[in-house]
Amino acid sequence: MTQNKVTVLVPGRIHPRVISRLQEQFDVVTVADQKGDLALDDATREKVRGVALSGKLQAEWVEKLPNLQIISNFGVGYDGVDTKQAAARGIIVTHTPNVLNDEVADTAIGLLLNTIRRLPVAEDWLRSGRWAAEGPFALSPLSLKGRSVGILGLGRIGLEIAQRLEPFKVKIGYHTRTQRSDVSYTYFSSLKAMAEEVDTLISIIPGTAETHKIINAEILSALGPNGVFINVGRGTSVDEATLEAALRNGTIAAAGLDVFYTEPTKAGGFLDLDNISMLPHVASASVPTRNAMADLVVDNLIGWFDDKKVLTPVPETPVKA
Ligand code: NAP
Ligand code: 8YV
Repeated sequence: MTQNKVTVLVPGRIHPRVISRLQEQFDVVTVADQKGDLALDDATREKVRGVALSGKLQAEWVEKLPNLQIISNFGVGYDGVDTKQAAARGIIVTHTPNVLNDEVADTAIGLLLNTIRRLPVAEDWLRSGRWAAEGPFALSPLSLKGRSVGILGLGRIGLEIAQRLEPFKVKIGYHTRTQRSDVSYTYFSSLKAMAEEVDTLISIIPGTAETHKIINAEILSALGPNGVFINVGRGTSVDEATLEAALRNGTIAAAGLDVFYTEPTKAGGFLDLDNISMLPHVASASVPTRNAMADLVVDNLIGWFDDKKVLTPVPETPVKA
């Protein structure tokens, strides 16, 4: 039986399909901003039993929701949720794995090609009339051909990226904390060892305390002057000032970023560089994939409030699927 009167809080923006589907079954309470104080009166705070979240949920807000049972996160990465705090309170946290693997992996390959072959800049050459006025676009200094690619994070999405890279005839290696027994790609037990060996580094790891700024001066130097760095994981994994310097002084050749340390960003430090390709965090951003993510956010909430079962809990959560 669906409990229509369960109150679900939506802090800040979320995919509209989440809101419309939630409204069919729950009392939906929204607050405009995820920053500052939680702008809810005491009676409403006490009613909230679920949160549907895209972005960050402040730990202080969770403290102010005494009857919260579940946080349903829009996105596979749940770095906006304090899972230790949630687990200590017995609050379930769910996320949206797998439904976005193909989209994100496809985008990673697109960003890799855009970065190496400068295709967005070439398109702009045509659109701005410069092809007709000035002649052919400059040859790209870099090529994907013959490259050796190291994937940082060979999880659900990393594996899809690796499989997409196979027809490109590049060498493929990876670094994770635990070696996988089901793949034949070259395993590197440290990021540094991988960066020394490869010339192309693709990051698809979660944003955690352990991965904070692990793409640093040492790693970029190890990648070297022919090096290409692609990030579709989390911007917090990168020391952006160091990356900017590395792109300016030729420590590495080029970078492609879908994610940034702070989002949204104007990416000011990178804007004048011609050896970077940037996207505004769109790796999963197609209508079908975002709809599937939205459905999973809502279905986890329905599952919990109907049957005390969730479809896709995060590993740190106190219940299993
Ligand atoms: P996943 O299946 O959990 O894979 C994560 C991978 O990272 C695993 O191979 C894991 O292996 C590795 N890893 C974790 N911590 C590590 C560390 N400290 N050092 C080295 N490797 C580490 O997750 P997923 O579904 O593939 O998603 C990965 C991440 O991509 C998400 O968390 C999210 O932040 C990001 N993402 C971004 C977008 C976008 O729009 N740009 C879209 C989707 C996802 P070990 O545990 O063995 O280390
Ligand atoms: C989403 C993502 O863009 O799933 C993730 O971890 O980064 C993306 O798919 C994001 O979560 C939506 O805010």
